[in-house]
Parts: sequence; structure tokens; C-alpha cells
Amino acid sequence: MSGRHIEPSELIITERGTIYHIDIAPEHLAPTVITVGSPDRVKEVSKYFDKIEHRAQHREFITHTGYVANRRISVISTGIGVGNIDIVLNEIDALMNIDLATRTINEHKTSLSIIRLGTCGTLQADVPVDSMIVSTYAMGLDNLMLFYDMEVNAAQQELLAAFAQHIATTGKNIHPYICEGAAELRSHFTDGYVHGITVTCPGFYGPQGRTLRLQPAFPHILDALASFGHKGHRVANFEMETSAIYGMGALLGHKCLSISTAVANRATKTFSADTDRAVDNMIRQSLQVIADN
Ligand code: R1P
Ligand code: URA
Repeated sequence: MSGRHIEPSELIITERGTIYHIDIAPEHLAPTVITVGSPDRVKEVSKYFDKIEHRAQHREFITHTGYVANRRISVISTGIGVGNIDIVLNEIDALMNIDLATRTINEHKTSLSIIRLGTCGTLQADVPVDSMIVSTYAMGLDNLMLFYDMEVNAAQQELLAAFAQHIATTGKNIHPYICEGAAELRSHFTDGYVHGITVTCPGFYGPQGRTLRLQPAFPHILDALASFGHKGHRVANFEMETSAIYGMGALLGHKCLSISTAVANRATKTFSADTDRAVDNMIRQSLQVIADN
């Protein structure tokens, strides 16, 4: 694919040489990228940087790039949902692997480490609020990765088939897909972290079994997800971005990991007493692990 010219309608570069949505140039992006959903969380991460060398904001995409000890890190807010992940992952990959001047793909590809520090709901009574959950696999109930050519290995295929059969989505026009986090990154986040499957949902209410005024088409989703088990794997949590980060990251050759603080426990019907403190705890511990590895 190298040598192909990518037209201005497909890859939008501003007059300042920045890529359209996230509004940063290649020199503003570090090889380690932390993604957070909330724009307010960017400063909660970068306040622990020893030095901040670049700040940018366009729409919900805020970027701070700096250093923790010798490690150069960018923290970027994605906003909510897989649609925004499609934008952020494509744009940070383009900054690294496409020559914006010639609009051609670089011969040599650079792999990023991309770590999501998010929040989630947990589905298991024994995973209390404020837990930090590392996503082994993501089961996507959204449909983003169905728009990309993706291959799954035999072990992933087996786990996906067992999951799809268990939650019985056939005939409901829900087509789950599976993606996996980078085992190498995962192995650094052990002490104090719970590991499990994360289900990525295309919404916060109906798709996560919350009933306000609208009746759900899938009323037993919480029980179905919580009771799934296959060869030692179970669903720990759900949220709204991980499937897309894992799916796109793997296709583009980046190493990705999703870490979430559980703010709600849907089994015990409890909510964190202090979400800011719990999220800050995840940020501090995870930055330490990132800096040490
Ligand atoms: C919903 O409240 C949002 O919170 C979770 C979900 O994935 C969704 O984006 O993550 P963040 O706190 O990182 O945004
Ligand atoms: N984010 C989600 O997507 N769901 C929750 O329950 C909490 C945070």
C-alpha cells in the first residue's frame, strides 16, 4: 500500500500542518499514548507529568504531551464511544505512519503503545466499585470493526462463538466481535488490577440494560453477560470504547491496553462514593507502571 497518494478528502490536514480532528502535528505525538474519555481527565493525568511540552484542543479532543521521568507520553481525550475511537486511532496512526507532506504511507511503520484509562460498570458482585479492571479481550456489541477487514485466530474464534451462543444474540441483529489486548502490556499491570473480558456497548442506557422510560429489547442482558464463562474467562465489565481500541490498534500494528475504574456495580446496584478519588488512584498507579516499563 506504500506509494499510494491519499487525497485531501480522505486525510484532512490543516494549513498549520495538523491533522483535522485532534489538531496536532506529528512532532506533538509521543510513542506512548494514554486515551481518556473525558476531556477534563486530560489535565488530571498531565498534572503528574514532570514537564508538559505541548497542549492542543479541538472539539472534545484535548492533547497534552510531556514527560514522566524519561518517558514521553501524550494524553488525549477521545470523548465517548467507538465512533470517536475510529477518528482518534486513525489520526494518531496517520501522524506516525503517513507522510503528511507527500500523503503517502511510510515504508517503515512505527508502533505506538496505546493505553486507555477509562471508567466502566462492573457486572460481577465480587468486583466491587473502585476496582481497576484490565481488559483481556473485548467483546464488541457495537459494529465499528465490522467495517474493517479483520481476522481472528482459532482461540479468539472459539471464545467468540461460546459468547455469542451464551448471550443468544442471534436473530436480534446484534453481531458481537472479539478483539484482544496486547499481552505484553497486560503483563505489567498485575498487582491491584482485576483481569477479565470487557464488553463494549454502543450506548450507556439500553445497551447496558438501564431502563429509564424506554423498554429494553434485550431485558436479560446483565444476567446473560455476568453468567458467561469459558475456559476460565468471564466478563468483568462493560464500557463504550475498548473493542474499537483493541480492534483498530491490532490492525494498525499498535500495542493496546484498556484499564478501567469501576464506578458502578450492576450486580450489587452500587455506585462509587468518590469517583474522582478512584480514578485518580488508577491514574497514579498506572502512570507509575508505564514509567517503570
Ligand atoms: C460513559 O459514562 C463513558 O464512561 C466510560 C465509557 O466507556 C463511556 O465513555 O469511559 P470514560 O470515563 O473513559 O469516558
Ligand atoms: N461507563 C459505562 O459505560 N458504564 C458504566 O456503568 C459506568 C461507566
